[in-house]
Amino acid sequence: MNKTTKVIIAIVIVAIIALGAWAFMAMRQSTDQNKSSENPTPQTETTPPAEKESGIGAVVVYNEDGFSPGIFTVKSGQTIKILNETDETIEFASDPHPTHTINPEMNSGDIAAGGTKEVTVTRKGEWGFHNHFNPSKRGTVTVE
Ligand SMILES: [Cu+2]
Repeated sequence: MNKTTKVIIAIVIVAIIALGAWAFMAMRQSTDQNKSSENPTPQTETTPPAEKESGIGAVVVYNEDGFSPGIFTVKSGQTIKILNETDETIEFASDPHPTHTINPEMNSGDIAAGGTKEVTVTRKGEWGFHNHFNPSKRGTVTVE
């Protein structure tokens, strides 16, 4: 074996050791990463659950004082539930009185004394409503 061969062998050995050490380090690093993904730190939910655009968006009580709440907001697709707490029939109706044409999907028809009715609203906007049998009692719903 001449001197050059010995040098080459020495370089190859050093290279193998270095490669082995690098591979070991790389493996350890990836194991650490696996560990950390196996035990993730508990995360708080940052994205709120999608708002359901159905179901009852507002409950409106009607008594001698009128609608309560008189001004409220619901989402498109939600239902407005109207409770008639008077002893007279009412009608939840969209403006304008008496044609109720601004948003006919709000027109409930008659609600008997003590009764309830639900209307589902989809058209976005700000809609005035009133009790058709007593148009001075009124309110505004925003559908968004
Ligand atoms: Cu009316």
